[in-house]
Amino acid sequence: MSEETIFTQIVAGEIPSHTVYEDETTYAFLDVNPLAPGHTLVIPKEPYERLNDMPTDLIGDVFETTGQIAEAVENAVDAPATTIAINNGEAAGQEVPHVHVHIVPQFEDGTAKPIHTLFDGVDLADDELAQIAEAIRSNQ
Ligand code: DGP
Repeated sequence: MSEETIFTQIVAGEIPSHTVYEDETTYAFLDVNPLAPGHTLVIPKEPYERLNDMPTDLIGDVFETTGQIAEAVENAVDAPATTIAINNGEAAGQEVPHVHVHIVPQFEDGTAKPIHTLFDGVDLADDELAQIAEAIRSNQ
């Protein structure tokens, strides 16, 4: 776990933020560079760098808060849907080394983009899929 991050400073009130929710283990606030009105970040208060590093009960807490706040965000900005995403590791574009779930409202105005637009996609044969699935099973 990292000692201190910009987000632990936000939780401690050392850096101002537009906080929308707080409980014992989780915290939610507006993203300073919003991708859409209502773009919110949900974090564990403890600064785990990646989702993979977190204890499962804390992952549960973060996703419980995420579900609750996604509903509130959609209602607040009158969005019919949200994209919920984690950049899980530096190579995935994670800039702040403290797990954060992005809740980004999407609207029915022609601007909505599914996450599939982020990737070019790959063609994999069924035997390759089987091999990958086996590798994932044996790495748990
Ligand atoms: P990521 O690329 O997934 O690591 O996203 C980091 C997000 O954190 C980015 O959308 C901007 C946001 N962010 C960075 N610093 C601050 C800050 O000091 N305050 C707030 N509210 N958001 C921040």
